[in-house]
Amino acid sequence: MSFAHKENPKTLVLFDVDGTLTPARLEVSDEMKQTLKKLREKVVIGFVGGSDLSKQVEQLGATVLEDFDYCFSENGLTAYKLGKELASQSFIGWIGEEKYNKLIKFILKYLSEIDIPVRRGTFVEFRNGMINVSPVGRNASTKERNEFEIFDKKANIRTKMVEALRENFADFGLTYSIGGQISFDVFPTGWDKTYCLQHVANEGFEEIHFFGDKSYKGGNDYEIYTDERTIGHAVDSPADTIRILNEIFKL
Ligand code: M1P
Repeated sequence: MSFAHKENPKTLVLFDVDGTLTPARLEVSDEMKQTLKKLREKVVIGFVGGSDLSKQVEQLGATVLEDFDYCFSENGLTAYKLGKELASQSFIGWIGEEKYNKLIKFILKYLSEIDIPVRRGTFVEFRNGMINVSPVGRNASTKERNEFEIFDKKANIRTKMVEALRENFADFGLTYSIGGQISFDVFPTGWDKTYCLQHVANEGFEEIHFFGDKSYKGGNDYEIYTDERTIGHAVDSPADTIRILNEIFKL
């Protein structure tokens, strides 16, 4: 599988999805589709998103696997090159049952012993690339979510729990991220967007561009944006992405 027919086959351009190719959680515009089509004639293109492929199909269209040379879902844990699936990875495959068991036993015990006013269901959600831990439970209603968030700002339940996990599982190589209202994510260190770069490491690219809107420290594009293997472009909207693409690649 070669990209020799392109004008610059040794240039790869990767995009974050939400806020970069599409408005947050919405569908791609016709203007963006046309821009990407023109760009693809010149260089190799791909996207790297945190959600799973079904979400990207919703946002980028049913033909997403045909429209991009590389598709990286869940930061590249699921990966496609020219529509063909590459080796995939999972959290459980990486950590193994024994360590996973130790981790979950600690989490469940810890959760059972803390004082919080409301508990619902699904305290640990098992996902392909991570686990998500919620003291109130993922079945909480919107009202219960909002209330937990307010309560946690004072009680620091999640911060304290993450500290305890860091202390007790220091050798597990895990990263903890408190990104939402009621939970935190636990995933292997390095499984941010830079994870996808291993799929293209031996493909002979001379330049890898990355476009992302959350390129600031703490944002989920930060690691790949600042990685020495990429040329980072911080954007503030899909329109900004189009503007910079036109400028750099003379579309
Ligand atoms: O995108 C940020 C977070 O959104 C959700 O968090 P919560 O349910 O706590 O509001 C979760 O999907 C979480 O995994 C994610 O990091």
